Amino acid sequence: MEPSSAPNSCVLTTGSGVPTGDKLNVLTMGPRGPLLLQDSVFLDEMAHFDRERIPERVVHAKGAGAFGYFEVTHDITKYTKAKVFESIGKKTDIGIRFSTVAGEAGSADTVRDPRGFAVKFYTDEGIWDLVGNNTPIFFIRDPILFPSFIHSQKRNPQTHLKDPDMVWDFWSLRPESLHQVMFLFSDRGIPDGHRFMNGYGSHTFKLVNAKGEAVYCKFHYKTNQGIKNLTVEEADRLVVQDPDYGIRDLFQAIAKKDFPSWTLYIQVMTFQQAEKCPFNPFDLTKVWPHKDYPLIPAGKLVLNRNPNNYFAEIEQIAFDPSNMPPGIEPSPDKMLQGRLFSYPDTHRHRLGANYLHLPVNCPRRVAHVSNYQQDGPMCLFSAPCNSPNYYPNSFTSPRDNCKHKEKTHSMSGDIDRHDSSTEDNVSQARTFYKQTLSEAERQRLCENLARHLKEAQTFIQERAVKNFRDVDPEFGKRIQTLLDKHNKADGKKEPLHCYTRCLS
Ligand code: HDE
Repeated sequence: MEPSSAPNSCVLTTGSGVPTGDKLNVLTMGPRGPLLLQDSVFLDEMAHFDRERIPERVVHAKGAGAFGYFEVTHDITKYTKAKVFESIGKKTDIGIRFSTVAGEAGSADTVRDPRGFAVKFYTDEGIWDLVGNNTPIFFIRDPILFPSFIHSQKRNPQTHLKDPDMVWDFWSLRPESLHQVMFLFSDRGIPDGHRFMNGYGSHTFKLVNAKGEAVYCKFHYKTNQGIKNLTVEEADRLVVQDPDYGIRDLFQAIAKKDFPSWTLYIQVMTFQQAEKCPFNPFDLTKVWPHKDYPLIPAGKLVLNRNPNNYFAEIEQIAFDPSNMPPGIEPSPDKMLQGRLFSYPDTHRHRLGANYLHLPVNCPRRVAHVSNYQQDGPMCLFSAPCNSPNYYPNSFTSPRDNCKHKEKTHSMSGDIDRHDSSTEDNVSQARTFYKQTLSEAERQRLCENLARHLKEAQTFIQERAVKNFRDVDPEFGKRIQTLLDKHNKADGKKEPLHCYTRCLS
């Protein structure tokens, strides 16, 4: 029985349900103490309090979340058999968590950072987690770089300070980050809360229809509130005056029944198109041009319920890109493949082996989770004892069914650590600079970049500017001019760290 549904829930109890006679005074020998070890009311309270914090997410620690539904508005069953897209009008419960990336759980919401846009669909065939960002691209294309990339963006292990040398050293050594860095330092780098930004599945996925035919696909959520960003000045002011701006804005909007919504679109690429594609369609630093791969509407997301308890429902929500129901499969995208391992692994560490038993994570639309897993800490469900706990067996018990098998996919190639650093790093970044941005946006991009880059040492500034020049000579020149002004005013940059420069 849940504590809240206890027959006499207004009587204060210990965690084990024993009624409490006095919750205001500890049990002591005499009025001045000492305390007695037999004060189980105090021990129960204190021991639980001591364990109130769980490890925060290693990235995306600060976030806001809400619940609602996904509704199919257009038929895409010719591409996928996923039940969530089964018929127009079908609704599926969803949970969403928006987040910043690099800051800790108590950090400010209005910083320049990508925003997480993670959606959990409680589908009839299990959980589908589309764990995306508010940007269609990412900084790197090989997952082995991710821990180092994140180290460079978080605190220096000695000074415990964010270190611009580390940030720009990494970015400038890995020019595949250019496209995402430019997006980040553009106006869209500081969205106005979480309601006024788009979301992207970002990776290339595979969709499989009922006939077993497959296409590659990308997912986009377009905000129906319109895009709104904060100016640098407004964002800085809010860091001080309302560091929880994003959480507050989302919570208040939903509480006032001003339900935010997004339209879900897909882009589709056939296997034949993928073979002829002039760029690697599985490279997460690239977008698929909309003129070649138009947006196809599929449905809408609506958020209409705030969490009842932030910790239970948002802190403990666990997204996992490997949660894909039949009809949605991974593509060869190396970054996606790397994430398929990392997320369930971090959940087992952060929440425990049975994190899928938590109400917010369990596949509530599936009548029975039937498998042969058992036990472990905090196990809430047990396999029925009238059926075996091993497979195969000769008795009545859950069986696999080949109709749910993944699509066969033939591949060939050399097993090697293939170097992807030299793939085209600049063409799409150039299009973004020259064609997507207006002149005013270009100027703000350069100013934002120079204002941040000026904090790094000169040799790192030079390497970064060279990369911006490779995107477009005028772009590099504009940033250099702004940097020269800053460098002249601020003088030589002393590093925060004590690393010795490698000159080879
Ligand atoms: Fe994540 N990422 N990530 N990431 N990510 C996590 O999982 C990781 C990447 C994203 O609200 C962690 O539960 C690797 C891309 C979101 O709970 C961790 C790689 C995209 C969230 C992790 C990436 C994302 C996370 C930390 C490269 C957008 C927050 C806590 C191979 C497409 C989800 C956790 C939430 C969280 C690993 C890259 C989005 C450590 C290894 C690309 C929205 O597992």
